[in-house]
Amino acid sequence: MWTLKALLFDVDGTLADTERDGHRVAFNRAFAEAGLDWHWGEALYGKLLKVSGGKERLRYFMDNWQPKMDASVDTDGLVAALHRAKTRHFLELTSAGLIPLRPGVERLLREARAEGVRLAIATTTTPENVTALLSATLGEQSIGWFDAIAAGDCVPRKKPAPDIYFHALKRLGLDAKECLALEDSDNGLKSSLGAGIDTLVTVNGYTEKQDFTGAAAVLSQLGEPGSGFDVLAGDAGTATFVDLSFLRRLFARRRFPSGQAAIP
Ligand code: XBP
Ligand code: MG
Repeated sequence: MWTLKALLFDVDGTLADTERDGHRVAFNRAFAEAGLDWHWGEALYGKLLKVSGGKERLRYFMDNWQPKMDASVDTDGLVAALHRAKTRHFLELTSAGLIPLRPGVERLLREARAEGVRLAIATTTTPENVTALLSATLGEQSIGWFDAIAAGDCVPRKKPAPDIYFHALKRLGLDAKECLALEDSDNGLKSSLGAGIDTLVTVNGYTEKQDFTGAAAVLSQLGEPGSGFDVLAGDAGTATFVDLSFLRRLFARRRFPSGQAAIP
């Protein structure tokens, strides 16, 4: 019988709303610093988010939105340099406390720890972005709450490929059937489902109209007592915010549709 042993959290869009006012702003600061007249507005960035990975997104932009660069330009070197600068700017924004956790995230993390449900991260973003976000919002010791932080280039293929979730499961030493993933985007959901992990989706402004077929449930947010979520898909019963008992019920329904749940 399967019991819920770990929660695997995506970062960008799930732990925190990092894209519009974080990564996008950091990219634009890097472009300006490099003397480039590139500017990613909110709408264009929403289109570029189709591609996971900041370096891959830069390359996608250069290949599809910019005139072909002169053959003498070392485009690989340019992408690497711009991404390093962008990461520096993102870390500045994070450490300035400008990127808060989404509602309910801290409460759920602390509840999982208190009840012995293990925690992991499975993200496309650069590892130092993760540790900076956790340190700035929960304190440096919170990095140790996670038994595995699977991030960025540690796997050959980024989301929607399942590689990062397989890597996290391996680091946890758990079967996909013992876990739940929390995601915000279609790329993220494809990745977690591809690894066989049932997934709760909490959408944001960039992802709310995406296709979340296969998600255990789709909510507007995790919510807090007194400030509940909207249900976009799936059955939330009478719950108004996501806590561990909500996740256990979701897990049991997916794992044991006939109702013989193994809820401790
Ligand atoms: C979202 C991403 C990341 C960020 C940018 O990651 O695709 O690439 O947009 O971060 P996830 P980097 O939703 O999996 O957390 O520039 O460091 O890639
Ligand atoms: Mg995400």
